[in-house]
Amino acid sequence: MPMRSKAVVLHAFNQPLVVEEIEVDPPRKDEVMVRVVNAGVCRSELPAIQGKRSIPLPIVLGHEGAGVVERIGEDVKAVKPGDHVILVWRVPCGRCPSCAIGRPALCEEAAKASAKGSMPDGTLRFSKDGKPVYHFLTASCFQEYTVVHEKAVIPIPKDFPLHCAAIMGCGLLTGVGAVINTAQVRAGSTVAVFGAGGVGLSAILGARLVNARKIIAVDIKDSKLETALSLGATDAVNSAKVDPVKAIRDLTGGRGVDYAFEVIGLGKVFEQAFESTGRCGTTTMVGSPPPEETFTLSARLLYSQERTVKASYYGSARFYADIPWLVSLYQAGRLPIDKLISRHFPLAQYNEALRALEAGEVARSVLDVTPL
Ligand code: PAD
Ligand code: ZN
Repeated sequence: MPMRSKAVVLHAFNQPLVVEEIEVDPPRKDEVMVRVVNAGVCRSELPAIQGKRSIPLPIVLGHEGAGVVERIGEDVKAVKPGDHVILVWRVPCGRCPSCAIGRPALCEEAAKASAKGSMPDGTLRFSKDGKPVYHFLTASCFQEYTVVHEKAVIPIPKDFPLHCAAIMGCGLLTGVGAVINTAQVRAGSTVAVFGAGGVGLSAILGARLVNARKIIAVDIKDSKLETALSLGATDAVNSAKVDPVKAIRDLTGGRGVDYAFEVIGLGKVFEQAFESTGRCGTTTMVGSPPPEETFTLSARLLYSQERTVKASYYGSARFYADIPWLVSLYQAGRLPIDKLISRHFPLAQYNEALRALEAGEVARSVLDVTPL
């Protein structure tokens, strides 16, 4: 019997989302039905809503969330009903060339399923009045009950707060992963993070975890910079008021930082990030740029100072190692995830949560989907 599930559905690009009931089929043999308790509101939903990402419609949005296992298929071994889980939005096949070399976030089969808006096997579990409804990033967690492959859930202890867990599957993992997995920031080094939203603040938490000596937050909103300072940034630069490249040079004795992160998705800001690094500096793109975005860098500086330019997709994550590690850091009091969450919205107020994100009023907000 299908389950009825209240869901945030995108029917047409650039239109407000509709909150309505859909039907969710039971999980097949290697799948899990999750009752979603909380879901995080990440900026990566925006390009999808604006039609800048090729996705089929109608589609249930949501790609970071956490909840309770409701039902499992007969072959599922990783979890059982009642387990608390974090969702991840890539289901690594384990065998493609990217998975084979230890880069599951870049799984080629998972990328195909996301583009199709389906489960990894190409089929759908959602419908409305007999018509297909598609899956967003194979997670679709802006709804009461979702069905995902068992590889998309990672069990967590039952005393772990689910609103914190909800933002771990994308924003936190991406930001911390960019610092630790991708750039591999060294202890004692200097770091600048451009964009202090949900992902950038997570990068700041990552830089603090590895004992960076200086962590400079750059944003155009003072409120974001205040949050960054409260989470461990040592300095804050408002790039709407001052030239961030000069400010960063001044803060580092003229040398520039060892590591810079662009966490907005803008070519111009990537240029600023590159210019703010020093000799042997590494600049990492974390923000998700639109397809037409470009940037121009000095070839001479890249060459003569042996600088490095990198990108971090989904924090270069190794999900089944990184999520349990982040969970244990939170439990040890070393990862204050709760301070990242500035507001809760009921599921029905998703449009308002999105407006608050676009207006820069929130660090990260979470949707309260079903009560625990
Ligand atoms: P957010 O809206 O919470 O944060 C963006 C921040 O950038 C805000 O604080 C803005 O004030 C600030 N900002 C905007 N323009 C400028 C500017 N010109 N200079 C300095 N600061 C500025 O978004 P988010 O943290 O949820 O996401 C950030 C980006 O990361 C976005 O592009 C998203 O799509 C991307 C992302 N990438 C991955 C990945 O796999 N690499 C995963 C998740 C999110
Ligand atoms: Zn995201």
